[in-house]
Amino acid sequence: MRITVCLTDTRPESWIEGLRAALPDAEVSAWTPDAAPADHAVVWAPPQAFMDQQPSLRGIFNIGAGVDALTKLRLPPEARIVRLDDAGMSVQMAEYVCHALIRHFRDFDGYAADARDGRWSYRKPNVRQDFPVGVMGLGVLGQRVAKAVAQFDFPVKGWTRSPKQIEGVQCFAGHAQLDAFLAASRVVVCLLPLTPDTRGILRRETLQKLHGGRPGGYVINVARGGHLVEADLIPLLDDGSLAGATLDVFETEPLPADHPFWRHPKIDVTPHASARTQREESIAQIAGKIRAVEAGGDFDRIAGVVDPQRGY
Ligand code: NDP
Ligand code: OXD
Repeated sequence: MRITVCLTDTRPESWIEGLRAALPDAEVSAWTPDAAPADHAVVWAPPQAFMDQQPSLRGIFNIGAGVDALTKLRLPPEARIVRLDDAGMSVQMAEYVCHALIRHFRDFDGYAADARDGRWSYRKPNVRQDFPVGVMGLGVLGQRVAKAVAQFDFPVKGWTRSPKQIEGVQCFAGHAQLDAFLAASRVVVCLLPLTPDTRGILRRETLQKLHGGRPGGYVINVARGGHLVEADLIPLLDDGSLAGATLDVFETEPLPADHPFWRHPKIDVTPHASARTQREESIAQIAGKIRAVEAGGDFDRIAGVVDPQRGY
């Protein structure tokens, strides 16, 4: 069995070494344009040329959870995309979202400013029941985030494609219930996959519905930059419709140096760092799935296989 590794912006050596150790019978090598056809690929954002030159691929194992960089490509006819299934990311995402939420709710930036001025003064506490948190997408990451937020006694709402019942989460589903979900949420956390259905879902029209249309809505986007219509955000912050935003992902990454998000006082920016791929855990997960496929020859036996119709 041959495995080819093609990782944009990531050095492949440690991945190759780890995969060779985990799958001693496999031939594992870095992809080059003249490489022999492989059975499986381990990838991050490969170019179209990679897919065109690997017609025999059966498994395309993505080293992330989001597969939007793959679903936009023309894939080999038999190939199935397999996403990472948590592999150490959900706990990081829960930490990140809880940090952003609590920093805003407790006004820790205000206390930090006071501390810089040597000022000892209390800020009026916010009321938790007035801060319902709406999580868009209750998949592997969204469910973990919803549970973590609920641990701090915030009311939690969730929005998904198919109806769900999750203890402690008021669930909404489909476009018919999107407005009700937005109205019931003050803080919105985006953990959707980027698909044609979800691109631009955070835009003027939807963001204005947060918190029942009252001022004070807050946006946390940790999914993909394409979910947010970037040009719509700053006017809503500047006219007071929204209270702030924490953004980890952007339409263009790295975020260009002259982008206004960097310096806006109500926006906190991080460099697509909310949940980093954990190499050891990911290699173990991918190797386990390749072994299972090779033993049974069937992708339906493993978790994380992307449905090409849904795009996630
Ligand atoms: P999952 O595929 O496990 O979950 C996706 C969720 O989104 C599901 O609940 C699904 O609904 C819901 N959903 C999909 N389409 C729609 C729609 N049209 N309307 C309503 N709900 C929809 O994904 P993960 O939780 O693993 O990851 C989510 C995303 O997070 C990734 O796609 C990636 O873009 C991003 N990510 C970002 C990282 C970062 O560092 N910033 C790191 C890792 C991931 P249903 O349950 O009904 O299918
Ligand atoms: C992912 C990511 O999709 O890191 O896993 O963004």
